[in-house]
Amino acid sequence: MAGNSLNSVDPEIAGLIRAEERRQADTVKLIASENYVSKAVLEATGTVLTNKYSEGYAGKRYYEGQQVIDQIETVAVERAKSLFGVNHANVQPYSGSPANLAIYLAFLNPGDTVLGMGLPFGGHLTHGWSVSATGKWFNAVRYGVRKDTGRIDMDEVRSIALEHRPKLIFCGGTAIPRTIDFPAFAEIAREVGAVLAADIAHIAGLVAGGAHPSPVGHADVISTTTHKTLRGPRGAMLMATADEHATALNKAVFPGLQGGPHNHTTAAIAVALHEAAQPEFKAYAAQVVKNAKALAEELSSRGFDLVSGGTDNHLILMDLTPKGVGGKPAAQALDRAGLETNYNTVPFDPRKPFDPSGIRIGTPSVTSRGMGEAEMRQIGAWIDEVVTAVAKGDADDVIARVHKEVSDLTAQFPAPGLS
Ligand code: DSN
Repeated sequence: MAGNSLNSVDPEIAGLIRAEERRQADTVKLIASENYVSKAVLEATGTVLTNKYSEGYAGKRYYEGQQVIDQIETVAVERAKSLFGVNHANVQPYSGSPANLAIYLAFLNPGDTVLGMGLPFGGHLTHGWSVSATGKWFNAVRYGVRKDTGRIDMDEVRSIALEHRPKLIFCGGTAIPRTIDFPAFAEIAREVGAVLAADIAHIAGLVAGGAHPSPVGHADVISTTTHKTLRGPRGAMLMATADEHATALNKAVFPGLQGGPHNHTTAAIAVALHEAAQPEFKAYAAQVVKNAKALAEELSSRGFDLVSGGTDNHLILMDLTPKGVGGKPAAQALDRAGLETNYNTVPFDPRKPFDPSGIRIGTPSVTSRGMGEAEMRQIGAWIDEVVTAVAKGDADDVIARVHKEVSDLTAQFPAPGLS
């Protein structure tokens, strides 16, 4: 049993994994927070490193047998420091939410005030949204975007900060199509004496590749997942420049919140950071943005209402109200056509999060497959055809035809990591 392959031990799960692999290969994946990791990252993830416990940090562990794990974690940390230009990195957080929770544990006491972007405006649950522990255990106040521009109003952020004097301010989020103004957030944080946390989960790959300004030198702490534009395994990192911030973060991650780090993930993060340091990754990051702009232009020219009018980064948020269809039926129809998106609230959305007005789309995955601006224009046309057909209430034929055309396209652009 112990030496047998997945296929022979558990054909049911093996078959489902193969089915998911085929689905990923045949789909135009437009979910802004997803990507395709390389074969090398996948390989590192599925290794014997999963067998090892290693509570603590390199050189100071609570279990023996760390001769190799210490080296792997040190390589990952050094690569993160060098890629992002920071003095300290912690590669142990299990994912983005625990990483952000560690920031609270490091700098706040329960009941202290945090200022973050409201979830319906593009923030993240862990930036103090009401249903999250961060909104229940801390006094969360929120900023949004202006109704007329769809963009963050830094004067509004400043006046909320001056009124509530938060101890922690989050910038960044999950559905922000525009450049984050790190220096402006840093100025406000300094003025009110708050710790500034930049959550760059969505844009980490763009920052690493030089396609978005870096928060380094502005934010006190930086939090990121490793599996979005950064194209690594599912995991997260926390980074800081000042020693006292790094010490507080390390204690918060372990022993504050977590036990043993997931060493197979740490190794895969190291591989992804190595890949992101190569010149090709700069070209990738630049192309992600070019593709998003091309797709945004195509959709705009077809009458789609883009939040903020367009994009500076990898993602596009659209309000489908003028098209006469909700985000959820549109996303479901697009999925049937092989175009994978997620339905999403838009700022000032009168509808509920489980049936909102918008969809969110992004270009990290299609760019990893080597698609360029011409393909983005084609994808924009397909989205328009499907959404228009759904609004008319008769989409089956259009969905079937588009699905066939999507399959023809995906066959020309093999996805990294898939056989
Ligand atoms: N689920 C992530 C996203 O899709 O943006 C955020 O946690």
